[in-house]
Amino acid sequence: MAATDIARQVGEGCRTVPLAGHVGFDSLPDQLVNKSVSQGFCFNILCVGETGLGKSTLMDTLFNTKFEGEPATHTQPGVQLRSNTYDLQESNVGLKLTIVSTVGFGDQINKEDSYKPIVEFIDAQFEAYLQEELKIRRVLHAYHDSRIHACLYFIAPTGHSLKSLDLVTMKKLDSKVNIIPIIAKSDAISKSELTKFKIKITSELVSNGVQIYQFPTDDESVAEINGTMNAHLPFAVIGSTEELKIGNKMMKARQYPWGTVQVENEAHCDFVKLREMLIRVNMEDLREQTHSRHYELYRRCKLEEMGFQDTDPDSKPFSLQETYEAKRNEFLGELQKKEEEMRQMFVQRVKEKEAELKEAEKELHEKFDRLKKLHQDEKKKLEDKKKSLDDEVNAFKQRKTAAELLQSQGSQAGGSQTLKRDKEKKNFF
Ligand SMILES: Nc1nc2c(ncn2[C@@H]2O[C@H](COP(=O)(O)OP(=O)(O)O)[C@@H](O)[C@H]2O)c(=O)[nH]1
Ligand SMILES: [Mg+2]
Repeated sequence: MAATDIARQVGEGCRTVPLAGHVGFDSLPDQLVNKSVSQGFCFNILCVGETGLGKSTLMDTLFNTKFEGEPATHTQPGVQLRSNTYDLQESNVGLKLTIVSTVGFGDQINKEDSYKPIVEFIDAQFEAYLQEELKIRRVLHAYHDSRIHACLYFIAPTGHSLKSLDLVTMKKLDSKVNIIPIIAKSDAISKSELTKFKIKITSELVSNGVQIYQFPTDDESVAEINGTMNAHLPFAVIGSTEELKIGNKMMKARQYPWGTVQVENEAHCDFVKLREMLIRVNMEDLREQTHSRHYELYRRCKLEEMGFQDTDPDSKPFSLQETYEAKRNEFLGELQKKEEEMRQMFVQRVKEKEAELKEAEKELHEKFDRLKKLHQDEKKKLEDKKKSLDDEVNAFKQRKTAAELLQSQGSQAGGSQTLKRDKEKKNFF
């Protein structure tokens, strides 16, 4: 079939045809459900909050179980993220639940970099997914997706305002994860204070431009409940796995000398609202938002950083192949430039060395000439001295010969002559 035919059939002028009888594609949603159920689901929660704010207790309360784990101490040198994965089963639905908790958060004197390990952790999960996506042989259906779907941010029940650590951390995380702020241990705060505290937190979040997760209101079936719940944020929660007999029913509660706080009583706290919103109504939306908003943003930035782009500077489509070619040419150009620079540097160094050697040679020649001249002068002086000494020796020899001659003549002339000779000798010396 030609491409134009396809366009005509599925394009704007697509005709709606009534069916004469049952065909069966109305079972498609059921097929999807069956497939999803058989594959199982995964959900990853990140609990951010100071040590001792009740993160572990709340997770146990939410999922009605006791997740193993030692309580964290306040002596950690830095912030660490502890991740645990559990396989849960409810009816015929399997859920791979990962709970990541910040250990040591807020325990250091200098809290400036406390958000960094959290940001790095979230990015590392996005990166792992991106690497799997970019593989030639990818197995995304079997891949354990560890991207964080919901970040429960535990706010201390001070009744005052958010701490700067809370604001800074939430601001750094809001473009990477769905943040659901909750007021922890809300049994520590009175009802009237709680109302004011919620208003204060909301206004601080707005004035600092922190984007928290809004329960979606575009789906009619949940628009009303989600809209109402958005107005209740941040949820004030209480956690407890202890079951107490209230009336004739066993209920999760915390007992105090003056009374009992029921976790699942909406007049006491927002725990039920949180469970409803996080697990029963919006779990799929949280998963979807993570993929379509937060991961998409990470992926786009990362690919752009790597040099990929959808269009060239003239807004024309730019394929992967073209990007690869452009990158390759850019790389080769840079390589050539580097090579040329190194060659120039080498030539320059050789020239410098040559000049240095020439200078040294010249100095050596000059020194040699100086020494040679010195030597010649010395030699000449010595020769002159030798000559004068030779002359002296010759003169002495002549005088000696003359003296000997005189002596021999004297001995012949006899003793009478001795006086005369003595006289002559005296004259001679
Ligand atoms: N008053 C009160 N105490 C709580 C609440 N949730 C937990 N706790 C207590 O706070 C302490 C620390 O809780 P834990 O869950 O280990 O805190 P984490 O360090 O944030 O994981 C424990 O003694 C809990 O029993 C709560 O909602 N209200
Ligand atoms: Mg804990």
